[in-house]
Amino acid sequence: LQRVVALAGGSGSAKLVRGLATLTDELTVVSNVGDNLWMHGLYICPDVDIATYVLAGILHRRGWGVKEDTFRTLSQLAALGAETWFRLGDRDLATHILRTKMLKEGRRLTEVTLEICNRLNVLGKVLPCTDSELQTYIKTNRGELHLQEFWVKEKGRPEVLGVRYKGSDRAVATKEVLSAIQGAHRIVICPANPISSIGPILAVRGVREAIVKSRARKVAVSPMLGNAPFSGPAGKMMKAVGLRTDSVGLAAFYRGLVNVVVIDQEDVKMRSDIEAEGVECVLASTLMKKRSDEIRLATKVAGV
Ligand code: FO1
Repeated sequence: LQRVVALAGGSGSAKLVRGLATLTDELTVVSNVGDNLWMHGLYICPDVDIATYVLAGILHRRGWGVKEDTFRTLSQLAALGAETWFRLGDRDLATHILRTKMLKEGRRLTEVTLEICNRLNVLGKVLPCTDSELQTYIKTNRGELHLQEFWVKEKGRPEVLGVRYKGSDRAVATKEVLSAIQGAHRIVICPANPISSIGPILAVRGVREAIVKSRARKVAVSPMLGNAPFSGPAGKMMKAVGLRTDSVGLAAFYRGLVNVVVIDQEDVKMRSDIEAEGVECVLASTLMKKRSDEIRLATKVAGV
């Protein structure tokens, strides 16, 4: 397997990223930035960090944050009356402190991310999809909420009425992302929420066009099983933007962008509807419980 570019969101994507990393030395992860947020004066990039930590071998089993982390700073922040609904671990905080410092020195998020990858001995590269400001806001019955407010603070409970990628009219792709896409032999869209994880990446000017133009084999892995995602709020969001909440809806969302959609074998009955969207449909066992599942699915994705 040669140069692989993986478009990734958070925890769901991390497992496939880890699988892909066992198959190629030339993996570039293009990460969502729509869920980035400022907190306690620090710039937090959850999806960039999830990809970085997984490739550094230090991602916590829950799918975010650093393994064996402690939360003593967070406890003290609580004692001081600060907001603590977003749980930042002590080791994780070191990343945010260093990143914020480097950004304040005027460096681009891309450079800062690559520097942190280097210092953590990450094999492969993690690239934020843009250096521009781009934030995902969820329109709900309780007003417009930042993605993390909707998902973490409000526990995904509000009714979803729509989604907005704030800043997408001005966000541009970086030269690093464009050159990775141009040089890729294979482009993989990881199993992730198409609306809040992959949508923001595709909303960056230049990214979608570069993928469409690329002659790489393009494979999307569905995060859906039956009528729901494996985890997270993808169903609510897909419904709000008028998509079917299954792998057929996912294929419709990626129509014109990918050659193949990999869906779970239990959804075999959806195959003809997916092919009707003009994409090839491949069946696999998409649930990744163990490391061996990640490698098995990555191998499938590398071969279709
Ligand atoms: N997810 C949660 O459900 N609760 C948290 O308190 C939380 C904290 C957190 C801290 C750092 C980080 O990198 C990720 C964190 N996440 C947390 C995950 C994050 O909200 C989502 O998984 C991604 O943003 C989804 O794209």
